[in-house]
Amino acid sequence: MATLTMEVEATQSRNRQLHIWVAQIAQLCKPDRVYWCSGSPDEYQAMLRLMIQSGVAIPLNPAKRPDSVLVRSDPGDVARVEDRTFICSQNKADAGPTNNWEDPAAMKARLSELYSGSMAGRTMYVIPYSMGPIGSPIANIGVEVTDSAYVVANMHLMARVGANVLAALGDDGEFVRGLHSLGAPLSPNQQDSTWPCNAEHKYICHFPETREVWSYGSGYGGNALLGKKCHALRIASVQARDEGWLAEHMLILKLINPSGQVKYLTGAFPSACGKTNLAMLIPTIPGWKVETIGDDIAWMKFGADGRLYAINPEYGFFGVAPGTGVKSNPNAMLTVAKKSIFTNCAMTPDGDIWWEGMTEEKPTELVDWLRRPWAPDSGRRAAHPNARFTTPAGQCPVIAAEWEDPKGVPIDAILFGGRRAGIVPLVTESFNWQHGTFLGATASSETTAASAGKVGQLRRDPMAMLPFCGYHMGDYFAHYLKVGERSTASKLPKIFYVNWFRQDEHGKFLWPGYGENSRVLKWIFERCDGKAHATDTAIGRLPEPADLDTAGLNIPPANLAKLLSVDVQGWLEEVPRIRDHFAKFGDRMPKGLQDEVSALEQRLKAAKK
Ligand code: TSX
Ligand code: MN
Repeated sequence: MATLTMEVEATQSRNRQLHIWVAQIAQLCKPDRVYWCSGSPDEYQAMLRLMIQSGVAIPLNPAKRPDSVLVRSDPGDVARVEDRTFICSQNKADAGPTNNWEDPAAMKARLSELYSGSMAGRTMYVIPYSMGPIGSPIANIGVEVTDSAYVVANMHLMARVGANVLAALGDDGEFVRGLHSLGAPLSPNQQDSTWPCNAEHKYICHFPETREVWSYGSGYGGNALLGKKCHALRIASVQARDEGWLAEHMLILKLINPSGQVKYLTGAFPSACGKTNLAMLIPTIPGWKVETIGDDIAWMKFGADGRLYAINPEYGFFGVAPGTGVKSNPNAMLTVAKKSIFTNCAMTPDGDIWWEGMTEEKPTELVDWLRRPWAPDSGRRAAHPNARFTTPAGQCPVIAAEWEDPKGVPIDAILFGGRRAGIVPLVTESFNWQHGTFLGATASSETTAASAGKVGQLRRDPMAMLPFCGYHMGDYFAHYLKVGERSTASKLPKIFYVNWFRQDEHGKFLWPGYGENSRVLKWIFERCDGKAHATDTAIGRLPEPADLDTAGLNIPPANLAKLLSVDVQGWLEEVPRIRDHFAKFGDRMPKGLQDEVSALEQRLKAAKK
């Protein structure tokens, strides 16, 4: 971190636009020094040391959790802040009714005052990063400038960072500009706080037309690691619209049958549906295998052959810790066995981490995420519900060999899903791309205890993109339909809707879920080959109970019948709710999806007779 190294690193890039921009930010934010990140392992260790020295991180017991740290945040800075997230497009209408909007010039003026001197007493880190394998035609470069060592360390795990990225950027390459400041300047003799932030003045602002992100006040997750939600979803969704591709909130998995044949699936689910668990699933049916490509984001572009190829733009997993355990996701537990950053988890007396759901039995003694002594009878949670692990994807025991293939993997099927106790069957295949887009656009979940608001409330989250689309959702739906017109039906992924969360009248889950979901994945695999049987219904194509492989599964036939039946009356009651949902997007709602509501209603009425 000597000054000399900094200068050597800085001159490695002769990208003039980059140097001009970095100089401008330094002038505005007035850091004590500027450090260009090399991306080296030494640099990663130096960031951990800085965090340990400042008291934000605790090194974990190397015998239990090698090369890992525990970080506890400020209790006022524990999650993404959607009410402080803005899409600053030139026209308000382009942000749509589901995003907060502010005029870009007005927002920049307001933020410039906040950024003025905001890095005083701190180091300004310049992090060149690639979302996707460096040099991949689907990848995209960004540069994040930040005053947080925690951000630098996390970016090392979540993206490809450093000198190799600058080399790929070249002298005149384009990049997404990300400015991040904790908003916590230090005066000369001021003692730093353990988690510097500015909880009262948070702003997560996106300027889609100029491909910029300005983030202020928060050091946590998606607010601060700008490559993830801000760049790879909000900015990239706009790039994708402009350039004819898809930037989606989707896992990517590789499904292998007993003969070694392969299908690649993507899946979009709202929170609390177990997306990471599905991405790392261990099939219960003999001979079948799932391997992971990604657990959160998929970028998909058309290949010369007319098929959609997907990359995981990320380099690691930033997963919700609570609920992740040896039973629910053993592969995730093995991934975080070493070289990981744990945020807002509890600590065990022997220097390891713990969270609710990690083990069946609770430890007898812990230090909770607020650094207080904790015991099972404390009556409160030990880890914050949004506690996280940051861990390299390459450490996942079932990571697919081709997960870093620059050309991506050809997608055979897209899954949409949600958490619904009633009405929505276990699996539905769409009739075609437009109908599949309709299924994605109606995706909904009933809220759980982990989410804000009343438990059991129905929330629409189309394509799981509501908080992550950088433009008007009506235009987003239209873009989806247009993508479907770019290729022939046989080359496009088939689209399915799944619901692992159906319950009986006593609130008992009808489907065992987890590894047993492989039975549904098998049916999807074989539908892609035109092999498995399906029956056309009013809502789409469904397997009959006999079409699903249930060998060795102890499920009452009545439960299976219920999971695979069409509740015509329930669906007729769903239709006006879908109309209300679509009405929110006004005249930007594409006709193709309005047509789908009417067609669904007609088919349901015909089925009722
Ligand atoms: O992740 C989940 N998946 C997908 C797994 C690949 N979860 C956890 C959701 C919270 C993140 C699930 N929970 C799934 C599921 O398929 N299904 C359920 C519901 C469920 C919970 C417990 C049981 C069954 C279903 N237990 C028994 O039947 C014993
Ligand atoms: Mn996500």
